[in-house]
Amino acid sequence: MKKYNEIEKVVYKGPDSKDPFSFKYYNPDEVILGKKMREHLKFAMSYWHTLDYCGVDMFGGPTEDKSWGETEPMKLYKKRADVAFELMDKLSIDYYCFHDVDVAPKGKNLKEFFDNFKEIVDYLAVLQKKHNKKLLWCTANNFGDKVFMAGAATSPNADVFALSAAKVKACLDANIKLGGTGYVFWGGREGYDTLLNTNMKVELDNLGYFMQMARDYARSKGYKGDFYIEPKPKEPTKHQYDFDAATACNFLRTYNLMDDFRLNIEANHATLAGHTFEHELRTARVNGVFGSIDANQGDMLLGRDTDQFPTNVYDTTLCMYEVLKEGGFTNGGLNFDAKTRRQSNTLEDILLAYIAGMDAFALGLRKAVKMIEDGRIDEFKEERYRSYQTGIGEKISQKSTNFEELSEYALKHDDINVQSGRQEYLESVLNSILFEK
Ligand code: XUL
Ligand code: CO
Repeated sequence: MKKYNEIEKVVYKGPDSKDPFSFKYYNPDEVILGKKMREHLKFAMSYWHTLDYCGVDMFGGPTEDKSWGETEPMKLYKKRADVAFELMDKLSIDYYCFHDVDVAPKGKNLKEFFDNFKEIVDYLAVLQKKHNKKLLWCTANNFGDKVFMAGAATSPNADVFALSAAKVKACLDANIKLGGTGYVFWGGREGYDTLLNTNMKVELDNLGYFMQMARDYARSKGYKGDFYIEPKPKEPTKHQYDFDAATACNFLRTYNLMDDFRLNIEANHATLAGHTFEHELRTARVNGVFGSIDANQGDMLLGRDTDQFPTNVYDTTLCMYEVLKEGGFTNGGLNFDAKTRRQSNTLEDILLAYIAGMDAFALGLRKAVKMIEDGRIDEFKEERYRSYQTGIGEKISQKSTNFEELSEYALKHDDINVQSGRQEYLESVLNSILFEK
């Protein structure tokens, strides 16, 4: 197998290619339904998993060295930025995402961190221009440092609330400078472990107020992009406040944030919440807050957030079906919030993992297009609800009936035949689309 340095650029060679460093399904400039694949998929590289994560787990230290021989902190972080853009070039990835602490060294105090962060953001701006790349979204890591042990905007300590605001402000400034189109609020430690020490009402109100202030600040500086909540049910806290898409929608409505916020749906978070990925996407869509996607997959037998590269084509197909039905991404995209397994510890593995994930989504896109063109699934659904198009059903659709009329109607029509849901048939249709020659 080739070495990382021997690989200039991963190119599309088609499904029959045996070259591990080629795309089998992702052909960035191929036009599908009037749009290039790169525009349909809007792939983004996650900085934290790709450049910072070194294979540490609960039982052992790093299995990878991502220092590139650098020891001086600023030099190391600039080197990481160089490698990030080199990787994006090699993989034809147009976007990237980061947390503040992923890209800049912490320094001795907050002031030093902000200075470092600003310097690196300027450097990222230069690299973006040079490599023709864009920022999909950024966010503040307000969960890693020990001061965030009881939360950030939901901390019982007001100084932590202020610190969190300062960090989000710096990230919003960076986002504006870099032309990012999204700002993500993943819950981090915004949740709780026991009600014995928690005032839930104060914490939720503070969180709502925090997000309102973030929105008002960014808008006052001309930010036009989206804000996202990224639901997750548990981990690190036992009860995360953004449990799932429906819980996040309720929060956004309660705190009047629906106009500016959308959801960033992560596949592994969906399954942790006991939902399918497509359920969470559909819930976001029906509430008008579909925004962006963290593309990964979990392991159903492990039951924690394993952030694996997505390779399950059923999932990617049903995801891209939702994306196509939504009319595609606007400000959002597909961010690989995914890391190579601890034993996949070489730079080549990073390329291979991204290729696997990108191909799985590219194949998912192709199959979702087939699902729609084939029409059997959409037609079945259309037919299933046909009773709402005439007679009493039409009145229900138009919201022009009442309980008296419905009761009278039901008395005259109590010989009801509910049609079959045909689940097994539809699953076999999906299989025939996925595995056709
Ligand atoms: C954590 C997670 C985060 C967010 C960004 O589970 O998904 O990486 O995507 O903070
Ligand atoms: Co995520």
